[in-house]
Formats: sequence, structure tokens, C-alpha cells
Amino acid sequence: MADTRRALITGITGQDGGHLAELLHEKGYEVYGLIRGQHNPRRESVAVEMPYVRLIEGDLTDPTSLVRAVETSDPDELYNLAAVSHVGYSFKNPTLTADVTAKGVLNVLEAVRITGRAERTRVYQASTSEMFGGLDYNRPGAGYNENSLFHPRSPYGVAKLYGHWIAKNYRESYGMFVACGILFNHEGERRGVEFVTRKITHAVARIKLGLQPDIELGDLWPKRDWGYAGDFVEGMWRMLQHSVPDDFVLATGETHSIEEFLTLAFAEIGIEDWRPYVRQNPEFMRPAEVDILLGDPTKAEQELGWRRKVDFPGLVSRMVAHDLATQSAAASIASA
Ligand code: NAP
Ligand code: G4F
Repeated sequence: MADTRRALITGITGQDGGHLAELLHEKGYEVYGLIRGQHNPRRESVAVEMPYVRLIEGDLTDPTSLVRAVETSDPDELYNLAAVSHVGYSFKNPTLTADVTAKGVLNVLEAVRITGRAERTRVYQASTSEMFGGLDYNRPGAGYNENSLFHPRSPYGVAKLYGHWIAKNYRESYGMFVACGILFNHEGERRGVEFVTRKITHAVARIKLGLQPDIELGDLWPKRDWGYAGDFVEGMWRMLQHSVPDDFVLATGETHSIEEFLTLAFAEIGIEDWRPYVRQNPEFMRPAEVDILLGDPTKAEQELGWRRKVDFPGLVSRMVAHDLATQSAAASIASA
């Protein structure tokens, strides 16, 4: 019994929380998940899809709830994935973003420290490529790495930078094992439909099935280094198994525009020219944009033995296939 490792995941209802819970369960961990809200509509799907997860109620903005969560789960590993994570939303809700995505990290670290677990519990902090900002002056040709300059371009990016630095500060000040994963965009079947990749694949499936005529998007030129979420959570786990706490970039080393994503996604349903199906709406444009993100994952590859498995065409293909299957099943139920 004493050998069973225990993990606490904040953000259990999110994309990465789902993939990570599955991975840790397969590895034999006892998995705990922090869930917020009096009536969280996603509680039911966690209970159905991941019945092995023990849910603990709590919120990143409520320090006492985090202390209780840490005491209840007594984790060997704590993965702090919870955040206000949508960049566009963060412009509209900047104070909430600071409270959750920045100060929430401090609350998590303090919960570990003041419960006397500074030496026991290894912490993963979900840092992000949004901290780099993609501006010409600080854009390295070979891609951003762990030593690149930061210049966040959104309330989300700024909040994440605070989280990144307070995590490093607790590592240096209290000798805590806190690893920061600087992750580039990762997507998949579990991605929320508010993010551009899933918004596209979901719409493409519905257009194919005659359930909607077109899709409204914002800017189409930005480029992202898009990988598969299932590959990336494996990297998170590896960071906490490493001999020392450190920062690691996880990325594919390729960058593609939204237009390229559209081309591949529509090709999956036999449409060569996506333009007649896409309308641009300023509502989905941001006050400041990150034009291009490209990561250099060399350090993670060399020190952690991590490597992405799913490539860009493979990612688009599996997302469209998933949405075609789920949308057509939903349509048949509705018409029965
Ligand atoms: P996600 O799907 O948006 O999930 C965010 C999670 O945070 C949800 O479970 C949400 O719970 C929870 N949450 C929000 N506010 C909370 C609060 N006040 N207290 C407790 N939980 C709260 O995000 P993701 O894509 O899985 O990403 C996981 C983490 O990695 C995030 O921190 C994100 O910023 C970071 N990241 C993501 C990417 C990427 O490409 N996916 C890249 C780099 C970094 P509810 O269900 O209750 O809303
Ligand atoms: O899919 P997105 O919303 O992802 P974004 O902004 O790159 O952020 C994601 O990745 C970060 C890592 O770099 C994470 F830290 C963060 O939590 C999140 O997971 O937007 C991607 C691009 C942007 O340039 C956006 O302006 O797509 C553009 N876009 C164009 N039309 C759109 C839309 N984005 C969204 N969400 N919705 C649109 O209609």
C-alpha cells in the first residue's frame, strides 16, 4: 500500500487534466482531482469517463480549500494545471485571470509549504509559450528555448509569467521540487471548442453533416507550434521524475498558420477550398496578437528522453475524425 504513488491534479476537468489522469492511472497512481463550483457541469463527465479519480472540491482563489485538498490527498506529485487559460477571455476578465492564473499558483505553493510538504511533494507548474510573445525583436530563428526572453502580450501571458517566476522562487527559496513546463500549444479530441483548432474541427464535422453552413473566425495568419496533448502530458510526468527540478520547453519544432490548419481540416471532408466556408469576425480578434510561436524542445529531448509522436497532419486528422464520429452520433440520437 505504501508504494502506491498519489497525485493531485488541479484543472481535472480540462483538456490536460483528462489526459494526465488517464496516464497516471495507467501507471498505478492514486489520482485526486480538484474540482470547483457548487454545481460544476463537468463533474458528471469526469465521474463517467474517469471513475478512478477522487474529486476534492476547491478553488485556486481559496487558499484554505487548497490546504484541505493537499491534506486530503497527501500527494507525492501535484500537477497545477488549473487556470483561466483562454487568451481572448483574459482580455475581457483580466482581474479574474490575475487572481486565478497568477495568484492561484502562489496559493498552491503555499498550501504545499505550510502543510509541511515542501520536501515531500513534487510540483508541476503549467507555464506557457504565451510568455514569449512572438515579437520580431525576441524571436530566435531556431525557436524559443528555456533561455529565451519573455514579452507576454495578454493578461493571460502576464499572469502566467508571475506563476512561472513564483514557482522558480519557491524552488530557490525553500528547496521545493517545482518543475515548470513551458508548453507550446497542444490540442486534441479533449480540447475546448473555444480554442481555434477544436472550433475548426468541430465546425468542419458539422458542415460535412449539414448541421451548420460555415464558421466565424478571427485572424487567420497567426502561426502556432501545435502538438498533441496526449504526448505533452507524458512530458509533464517526466519532468517530475527527473533528478532535479528544472524548466523545460515542450514543443514540436514546427509552426503552422491557421490557414494551413483550415486547409488540412477541410481536406479531411473532401473540400479543397475552405474560403467560401469561413467568415472573419472582429469579435474573435485580440487587442494584441502573438503572431508566431515556434519552440525548440532539444533540452526535453536530451534530458528527459521526451519526443512528440503525433505530427501536424496526424493531429488534424484525428481531431476531425473524432468530431465526425461524435457529431454524427449526436445527430442520429436527435433525429431518432
Ligand atoms: P483548460 O482545458 O482550459 O482547463 C483549465 C482548467 O482549469 C479547468 O479544469 C478549469 O475548471 C480549471 N479552473 C479554472 N479556474 C479555476 C479555479 N478558479 N479554481 C480551480 N480550477 C479552475 O486548459 P488546458 O488546455 O487543459 O491547459 C492546462 C494548463 O496548461 C493551463 O494552466 C493552461 O494555461 C496551460 N497551458 C495550456 C496549453 C495548451 O496548449 N493547452 C499550453 C501551455 C500551457 P472548470 O471546468 O471548473 O472551468
Ligand atoms: O486556439 P487559441 O485560442 O490559442 P492560443 O491563444 O494560442 O492559446 C493557447 O495556447 C497557449 C500556448 O501558447 C496556452 F498557454 C493557452 O492556454 C491556450 O491553450 O488561438 C490560437 C490563434 C490565436 O492567434 C487567435 O487569435 O488562433 C487565433 N484565432 C483566430 N480565430 C482564434 C480564432 N482563436 C480562437 N480561440 N477563436 C477564434 O475564433
